Amino acid sequence: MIQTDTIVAISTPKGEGGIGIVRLSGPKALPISQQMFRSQPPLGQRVRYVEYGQIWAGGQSVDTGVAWFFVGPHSYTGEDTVEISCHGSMLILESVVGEALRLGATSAEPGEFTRRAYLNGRLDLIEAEAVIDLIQASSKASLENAYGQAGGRLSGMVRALKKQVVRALSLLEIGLDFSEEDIDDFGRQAIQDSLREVVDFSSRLADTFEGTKRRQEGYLIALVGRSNVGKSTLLNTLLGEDRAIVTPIPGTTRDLVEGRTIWSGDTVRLVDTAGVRQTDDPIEIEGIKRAAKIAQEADIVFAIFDSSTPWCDDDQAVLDLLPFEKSIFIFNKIDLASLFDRTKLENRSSSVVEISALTEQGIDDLKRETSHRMPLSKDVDGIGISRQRHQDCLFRVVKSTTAAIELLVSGQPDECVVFELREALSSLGEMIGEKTDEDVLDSIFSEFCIGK
Ligand SMILES: Nc1nc2c(ncn2[C@@H]2O[C@H](COP(=O)(O)OP(=O)(O)O)[C@@H](O)[C@H]2O)c(=O)[nH]1
Ligand SMILES: [Mg+2]
Repeated sequence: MIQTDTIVAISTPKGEGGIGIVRLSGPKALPISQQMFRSQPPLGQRVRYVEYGQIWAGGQSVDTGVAWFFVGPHSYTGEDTVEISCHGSMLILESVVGEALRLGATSAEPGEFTRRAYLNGRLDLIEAEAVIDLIQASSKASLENAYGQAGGRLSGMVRALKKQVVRALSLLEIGLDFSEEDIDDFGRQAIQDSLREVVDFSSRLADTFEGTKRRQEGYLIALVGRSNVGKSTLLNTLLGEDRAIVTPIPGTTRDLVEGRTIWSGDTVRLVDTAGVRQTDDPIEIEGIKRAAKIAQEADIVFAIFDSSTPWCDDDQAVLDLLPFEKSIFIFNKIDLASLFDRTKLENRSSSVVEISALTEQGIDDLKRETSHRMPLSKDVDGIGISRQRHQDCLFRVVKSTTAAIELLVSGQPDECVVFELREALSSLGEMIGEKTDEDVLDSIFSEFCIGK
């Protein structure tokens, strides 16, 4: 499946002002670049050497820069590749790309460099997908996970599972081919045990998906309470910016207002909500409905009460919609005299924090308590799967392998067991991309940006 065209793209789209890199890959990468980049010795005489020279476009020298050449298959894409590094002005970068196009290159599609790397066997599909995760990681933990996957750790696990299934399959198939060498009970038991390990490992890996996804998207924290307790003030304080409108008028916040921030390496999404209260205003009623819904979806709920006012019916209404197990009770406005009857909340939540969103007293305690309460993400030896596609494949592995075990246990013909195990094998193969449809690849690589 060798590509005959040479692609070009700016590889650092945010390079404006800094360094910009134009990347060419394909059979004509070197001859095209040699016409655009003039150095002594000329580009290509030395492989993996950085040459300094002039960059030519449209019949004139547009910049000086450096360029290097990788000879295929020892390059990222597996093809001949040239990278030209120049000043990061969009004008320069675009004129360099324009010149390459004029000389016969074609514009790279999003993710096409990585796609070619995959097609040329430089990366398997899991490793290629991890490149997207690396680029998009929103927390330290996601970055480490993506790095582990890009380095082949998840692929290694999948290959080990494949090996285990292949071993069971070959034992059964020998039995089928030479019926006089039928496997004894001891052998059957060993096959079952090994397949049980496959089921156990695959389902543990599949279970990591929710946690990894949450870590990537950020933990969702909903700020819920009756009106005027200081939800919007707290949101602004936590974000360090004036995101939500704050006024002493009840009913100011009517829709959800979201902001993102990073707390000790984790991305959190804070969502401010409409104050819960008795009202006839249809917009506010809808806002309160949304508040109740987001409280259910959130990983953590900040249930906010005003310690400077007495307990009221609206506070009770808030209590009625709270998922207690994931709520942190917050007494706000402790800079004012306390009038709130705390006994109303006794034994409702294990977490209670006192703060003043206005003076920022207690905010560090709140952040600390929140970190303790973040749901733990499961992982298997430090790896969590980050894609629905992987989870789907693993679920199919669990299903087929479980079916195989049941057939073995109930003494069904080995042909049926073999059929299920081949299914499991093909799902594992699909996961690392041994054989994948063109449209699946299209959808995976379209997530990339151009130049990667
Ligand atoms: N004294 C004091 N006032 C606060 C505090 N937090 C909020 N407020 C005030 O309470 C009023 C309502 O605040 P807001 O954030 O709009 O409440 P929301 O309706 O729950 O979003 C505003 O006048 C705020 O300035 C606090 O910690 N101390
Ligand atoms: Mg508000």
